[in-house]
Order: sequence, then C-alpha cells, then structure tokens
Amino acid sequence: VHIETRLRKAIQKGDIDVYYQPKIEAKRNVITGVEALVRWNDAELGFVSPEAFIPIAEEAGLIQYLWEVVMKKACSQVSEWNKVSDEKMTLAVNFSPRQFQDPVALVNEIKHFLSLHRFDPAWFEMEITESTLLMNAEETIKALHLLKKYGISISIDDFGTGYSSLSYLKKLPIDCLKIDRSFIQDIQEDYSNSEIAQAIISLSQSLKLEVIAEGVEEEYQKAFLMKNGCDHMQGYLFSKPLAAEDFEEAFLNS
Ligand code: G
Ligand code: G
Ligand code: NA
Ligand code: MN
Repeated sequence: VHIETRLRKAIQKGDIDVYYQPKIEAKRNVITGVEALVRWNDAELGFVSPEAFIPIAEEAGLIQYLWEVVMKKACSQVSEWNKVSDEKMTLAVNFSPRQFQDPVALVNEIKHFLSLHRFDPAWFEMEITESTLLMNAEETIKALHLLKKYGISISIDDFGTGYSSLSYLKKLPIDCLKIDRSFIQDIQEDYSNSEIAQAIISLSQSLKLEVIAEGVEEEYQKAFLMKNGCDHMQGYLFSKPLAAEDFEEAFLNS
C-alpha cells in the first residue's frame, strides 16, 4: 500500500523519468530510433525497477496515468531531438496488455498525444508482447487495425518467449519482431540460441517484417547478427538506456 501511495503521488506530480535507449542500424552505424523506458527514483524508496512498479500500477489502475506521463515527456523530447539531429529517429513506447481493454479509447488517446506534440504517427512505434495478443484477443486486434490505419507501427517485444500461435503474424498488421535478449546471449556457445535467432530472422524475412535484436552486448553477437541478415540492434554494446541529458551529450552534441 505504501509503495502504491508513493507511486500515485509520483505520477500526479510527474516525478517519473523517461530514459532512452538507441536502436542502431549496424551497417551504417546510425541511430534510427529510441525506445522510451520509464524510471522511478523515489525520495524514500530509492530507485524502483519498472519490473516491480509496473505490475503495481496495473493492479492499482494507474497504468493509464503512468503511460500519459511517459507519452508527454517522450513525444516532446523526441520531437525536439528530431529538429536538430541529422537523422530522424522513431520513438518506441511500451504498452501493457491492460491498455487494450477499450481499443477505441486507446486509439483516441494515442491520437490525442501525438497531435498535441505534432508527432508524426509514421515515426511512432508501439511495443507489445505476445501476451498482449493473447489477453484480450478481439479488442487488441481491433485496436491494432485502427492504429495501423492511423500510420503507427507495431512491434512484438520479447519475441520468442510467449505462447501465442504464429498465425497472428500473418493476420495482424505487425511491422517488426524484436528478438528477445535471452536468444542473443551466448550465441557463440549455445547452439540452440543461435538457431532460434536465425529462425526468427528468416521468419521475419519471409513474412516481410522488420527484425531487431535486443540485448546485444558483445561484438561477436553483432557480427553474428549482421552475417545472418539482422542489421537492427539494441543493447549495452551501443548504449544502455540514458536520461535525456545524457542521451544528448552522448549522441546529439557532435
Ligand atoms: O527498462 P528496463 O529494462 O528495466 O524495463 C523492465 C521492463 O519494464 C521491460 O519489460 C520493459 O518493457 C518494461 N517497461 C519499461 N518502460 C515501460 C513503460 O513505459 N510501460 C510499460 N508498460 N512497460 C515498460
Ligand atoms: O521488455 P523490454 O525489451 O522492453 O525490456 C527492456 C529492458 O532491457 C530494459 O530494462 C533495459 O534496461 C534492458 N536492456 C537493454 N539493453 C540490454 C542489454 O544489452 N543487456 C541486458 N541485460 N539488458 C538490457
Ligand atoms: Na520494449
Ligand atoms: Mn524486450
């Protein structure tokens, strides 16, 4: 209850930070996008991991308000960056399954925030997990089609770890698969991981989807991925998620 009360206050006051992790096109070595990741550093509790407080926010009915804070900050920040950077960046935001209970409302809220910040929907990316597709299947499918029509792109996060059937990849307006970082680890020694990563890359190629590898930490992983046709990557090798000032310092003040 204590943590919930403090989280509610933090959200009300906008005391929630957004960190940014670049998505890299390896061949050209350029940043093509950023993923917004929520951060909460509480005066009493200290740094609380999103893995701990997002479930609490969901239970307490706060996820919507948390998302609004993230949207406001991330849309205005990335709009600013795109005015000054050589290469425009996409903005990816994570969505919880709970947010799909009312698809029409969700679509209207996204439209509201993007137009408020004059953020071109073509540069906005929604990240959902396979469990989102399972949870409220019909509502989610409806929302995805509306969002697609509006022009935003849809990525499946942590791909390969869920239980959903692959047939949805053909039926749904999905743009990108994010290979879960567990399959990128030990790609050199772990034969089954490298086989799974390769299988996801070729699946995305045959279905004409984009593919990005998460959790790329080592040069050998980057080399393996490039050799196998996956040129988009994200991970500590390039950068950990950074506060806005640090992101500017590292990537925009050349
Ligand atoms: O940033 P970090 O790697 O600690 O994220 C932990 C988990 O929290 C990841 O699964 C990530 O997708 C999720 N997450 C981070 N930011 C958000 C957010 O704004 N909304 C939702 N729903 N999940 C987020
Ligand atoms: O579920 P999602 O993919 O959104 O989770 C993102 C989480 O992964 C964030 O908490 C981020 O801090 C973490 N992350 C990003 N890059 C790396 C990496 O290279 N290695 C590891 N171990 N975690 C990473
Ligand atoms: Na994500
Ligand atoms: Mn992921």
